[in-house]
Amino acid sequence: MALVEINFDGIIGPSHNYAGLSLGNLASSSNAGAASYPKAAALQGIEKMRTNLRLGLAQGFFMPLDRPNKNWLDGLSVDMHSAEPHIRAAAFSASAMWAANAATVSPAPDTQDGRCHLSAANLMTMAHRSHEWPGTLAQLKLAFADDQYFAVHGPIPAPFGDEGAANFMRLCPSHGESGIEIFVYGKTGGPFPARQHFEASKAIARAHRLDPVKTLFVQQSETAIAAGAFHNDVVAVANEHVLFTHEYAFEHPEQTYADIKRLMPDAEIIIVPANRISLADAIQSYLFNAQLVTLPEGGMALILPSEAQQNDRVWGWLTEMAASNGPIRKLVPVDVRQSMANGGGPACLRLRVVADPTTVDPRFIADEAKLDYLAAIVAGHWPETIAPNQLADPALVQQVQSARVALLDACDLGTLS
Ligand code: SUG
Repeated sequence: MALVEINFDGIIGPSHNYAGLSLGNLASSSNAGAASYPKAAALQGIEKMRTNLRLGLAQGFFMPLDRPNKNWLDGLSVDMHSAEPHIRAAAFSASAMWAANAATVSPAPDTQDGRCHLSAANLMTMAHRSHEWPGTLAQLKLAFADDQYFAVHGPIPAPFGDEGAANFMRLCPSHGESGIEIFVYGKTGGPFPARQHFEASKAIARAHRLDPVKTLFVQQSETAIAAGAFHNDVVAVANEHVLFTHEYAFEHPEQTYADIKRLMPDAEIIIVPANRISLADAIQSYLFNAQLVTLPEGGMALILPSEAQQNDRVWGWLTEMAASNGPIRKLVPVDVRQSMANGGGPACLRLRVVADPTTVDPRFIADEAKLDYLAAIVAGHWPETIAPNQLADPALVQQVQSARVALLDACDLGTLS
């Protein structure tokens, strides 16, 4: 069985808008109230998937969730018309697009029962994200239905916040071999919430039947959270034997690096010093929110947001690194500006699953032809633009719902509606 890394991107939903819902996410706060462009956003996401495919990488996708979320509004005894603006915006958010937050994934070689385990994240810290998990779980159960190869778990109970793979890293000699799993939790973030809780991380490691000896729990730096790194994947990314990290990503960096080296002496840790790239530059440019991928021809590439290329200090450092004969040789900027304006870069938009693609429901696997028709549905149905004061407009709600149904039908996924 050929285990490969498959990146599942969240298709950017037709309700994509800027409502300033995420305290501690600087882009979300600073773009609150701006007009969004859902059609352009979704097409940018599809082009990113195409870039990955053309690099020779396996690609999958998840559907947008049903928004506004009527079940959630029913639970609050309101509807879109009567809800207060912040509840209305939370019900309408397209935030499930950031598939890195959908689940934590432990590939089969790391687990005691030899199956790939996936745990849907409860995302309970942010109201607009706390109601994603039922829709996400339904989709995971469909995509990874074969219980010979997969075990899909429901979310960790409250009050333990879990944000999925955004606070999780895996290091391994190659994807198909057993590796070490690193859970990054926050204790405090100064003025901002620490979204990933230690108890949630420990519970997931138990549910996934990981070897405790090869599992690390690492504290995210308070300074990083306070500077706007609301998820660890804004300041660090790992792939196979490489960890690419900002100097200030972890609360106890020396201990973290020593533990990694003890468990995996061949690990390469590339530390970006704060005197070359400040936390502020890292968070503005999102250079760490890159997809660090192994190319079929060998070597690794960083699929970065184009914002990283526009920041001279960041781009200068990256081009030096890529020329230095280290493991990361190629830099691939992609335009995901619509998602970036809500604090979601290339890595936020994807969930990594190491599996044999033939064991996954083929309706969730991408090829160029499928991306073409996804793009055609988006072009034909997604709203051009949404201003936050439009969210209660029944015509917009109708358009958003029917756009999603058109996509589900085209993908033979009507059962998700
Ligand atoms: O949870 N933004 C998302 C961004 C998620 C990024 N994901 C990763 N780092 N993996 C969040 O903060 C903003 C929505 C708004 O303000 O309208 C938002 O939810």
